[in-house]
Amino acid sequence: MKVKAAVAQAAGQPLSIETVDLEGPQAGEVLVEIKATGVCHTDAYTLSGADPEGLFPAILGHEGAGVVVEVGPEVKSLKPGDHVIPLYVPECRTCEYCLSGKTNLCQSIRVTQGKGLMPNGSSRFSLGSQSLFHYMGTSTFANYTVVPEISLAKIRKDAPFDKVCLIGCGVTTGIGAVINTAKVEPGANVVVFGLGGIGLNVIQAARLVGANMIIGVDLNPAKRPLAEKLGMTHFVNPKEVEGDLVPYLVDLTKGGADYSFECIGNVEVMRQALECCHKGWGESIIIGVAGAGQEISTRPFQLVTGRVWKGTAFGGAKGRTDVPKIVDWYMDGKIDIDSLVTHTMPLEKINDAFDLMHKGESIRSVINF
Ligand code: NAD
Ligand code: DAO
Ligand code: ZN
Repeated sequence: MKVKAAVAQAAGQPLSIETVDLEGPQAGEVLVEIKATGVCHTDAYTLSGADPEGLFPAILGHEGAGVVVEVGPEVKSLKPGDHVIPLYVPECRTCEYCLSGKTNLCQSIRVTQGKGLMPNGSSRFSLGSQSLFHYMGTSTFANYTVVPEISLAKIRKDAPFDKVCLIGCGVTTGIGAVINTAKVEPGANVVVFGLGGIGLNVIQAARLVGANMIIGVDLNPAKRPLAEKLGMTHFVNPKEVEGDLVPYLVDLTKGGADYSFECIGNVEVMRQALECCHKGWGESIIIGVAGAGQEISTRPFQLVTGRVWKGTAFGGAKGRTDVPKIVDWYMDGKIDIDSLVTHTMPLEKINDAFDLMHKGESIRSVINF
């Protein structure tokens, strides 16, 4: 079938709006009509060429929501008409990783997903004679896409696509980092570095679990009002701090953060996030994705004296199990997604979404199909 898509032809180039060919779903695959998709910093990271796994030409996008149109042979858990959120971390429930109970990093289709292909090693998208790569198993910058069954979370039908699409990445990543990875407890002091789509969700989850101080750190003061609305109790702009940021944060928290979260992808900030943690028990969670080849460093004595460094992907969430619950939290008014959608636009304007992100003017732009 012919579908409308934003194609990333090469690193560093704007996306081009094209009519591309999409083959129907094969065994274990599902054809989804994408109704809305967010534009995340990670799409920009891949488009920039900094992503070592980035492949071109490709159809990017990993923060979508839509409706099942057709299922391929052997698909059992979904049927046409079901509402779904595509998952860049699948949940097969049968691989060693899924069964371990220790991680959300299902590995059953990791190799082919990383190669931009469906699990049987081929692509469903093409433009003329040119095959196009899938992206993160989702490729939501198209009005129709094919996704493996194990990479789709079935959600309730009354949830608005143009809001719950953000549960496909930013919302779940930030909230899951607090609840699943750090397991922040009531009364904890939390420092959040970076108040974009991820950091703001860390903040609202910290409030949800009853954190005490929720300190947001960002170079852009325009991020302050929304962060305060979502639960930030203190704002720190590193440019306005006299002296080093780490001792300033240790003083502010009277000994250091119980939990810190790096939501930027900056390796210097990752070090600050670890070192502002409380001696003996403070835990720092890396969420941001750093550029290819970059490395983190600290003095090992920071770890010897009890600080803990952790990382998290998709907030440690098992998508098919946890995403429908997060949709319920939104529908029950427990979490705010509406405030995070700062801009909406049609697919034709998707390059504006990247410009707004780079200028620091958006939290999330949502493309409505
Ligand atoms: P964003 O660009 O919307 O937000 C980043 C924020 O950091 C901005 O507000 C910016 O002003 C601030 N900032 C930049 N440099 C800073 C500095 N030196 N000190 C303080 N603040 C600074 O990005 P986002 O969409 O929120 O994503 C954040 C990061 O999380 C990205 O690296 C993204 O790739 C990553 N990410 C990770 C996962 C995961 O599963 N681990 C999932 C999604 C996104
Ligand atoms: O299993 O090896 C693996 C990788 C799983 C994908 C994790 C990606 C998380 C970070 C990228 C942010 C995506 C928006
Ligand atoms: Zn698995």
